[in-house]
Amino acid sequence: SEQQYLDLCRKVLKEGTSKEDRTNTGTYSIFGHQMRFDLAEGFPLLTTKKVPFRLIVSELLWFMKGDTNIRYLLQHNNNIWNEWAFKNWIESKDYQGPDMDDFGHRSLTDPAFKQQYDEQMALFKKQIVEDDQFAATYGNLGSVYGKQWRQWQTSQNETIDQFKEVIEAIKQNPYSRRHIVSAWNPEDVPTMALPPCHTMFQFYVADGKLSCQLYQRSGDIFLGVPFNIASYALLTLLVAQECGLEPGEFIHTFGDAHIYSNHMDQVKEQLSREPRALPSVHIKEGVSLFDIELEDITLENYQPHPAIKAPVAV
Ligand code: THF
Repeated sequence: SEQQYLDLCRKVLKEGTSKEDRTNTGTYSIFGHQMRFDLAEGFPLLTTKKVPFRLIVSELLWFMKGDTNIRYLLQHNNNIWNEWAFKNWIESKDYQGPDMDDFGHRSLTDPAFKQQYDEQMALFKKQIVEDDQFAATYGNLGSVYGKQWRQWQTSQNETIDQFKEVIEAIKQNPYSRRHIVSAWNPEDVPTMALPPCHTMFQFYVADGKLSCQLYQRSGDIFLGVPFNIASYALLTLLVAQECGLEPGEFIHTFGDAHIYSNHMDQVKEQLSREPRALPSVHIKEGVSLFDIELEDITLENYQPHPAIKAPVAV
């Protein structure tokens, strides 16, 4: 239940080691942790802050389609991957606007810069949506989740649809111990803007129930993890429905679990709140997993505390 997430926050505040990180923001971090969510208890979307469920659904459908271009996300008002595409754009030879180096930090400390950044980002988004050629070049994040799940490139120049194969395998041979999808492709890692945080996941079938375990090498506890829990819980519900199984547990295993130093006040505010009853998710019946659309997934009885804003580390 939600308590497990709040316990993780408390543990990191209490035991976390102060640690420099790639984004130069600074984190408090622990290594190795596990949470278990019984999906029969309700859908694990946090109630101690409002988590935007529509963004989680559109991101997951984007992965499941094998799409790696932020255009689909923008068409669904989802901005959570913009910074990574924008970074490729401003570092390219085609970008002629004002200097945007280190925009993540500068936009937090320099209001004049923030205004320029917002303008450039707005122009970028508009061009991604309106200009096919531009979108093909600068909207594409490369070998991120969608690519590895659906079109893993082999040395023989073939592609492997891991996601489709795993669903087929769950149907044909449910008790197999090999229901794995890996996003970690060592050959691609050096050239990726952001190597996958959700390194791999495994399904498990017992007693007519489907469980899923995710190994997450790195977790941004305040911003990312609430998304990640809900995303993989939803994935488990979708795959269970597709395979005619009941949802079992979602097990969330971490490598480096960290709270960014500029999220501390937000975490403390959240910890002061009392969890409420979990919502539930309804998935339209009779639709194949591969044809499912945003409207087919509905969230019911979600009454969270208000959202808590925080800057994302880039
Ligand atoms: N990088 C970092 N530093 N943290 C992450 O969580 C993260 N992700 C993805 C890729 N890189 C990452 C992107 N996922 C938000 C949520 C998930 C993200 C990125 C950003 C976010 O800002 N959420 C806000 C709401 C945003 C909105 O309403 O538009 C929130 O309050 O939850 C790990 O998957």
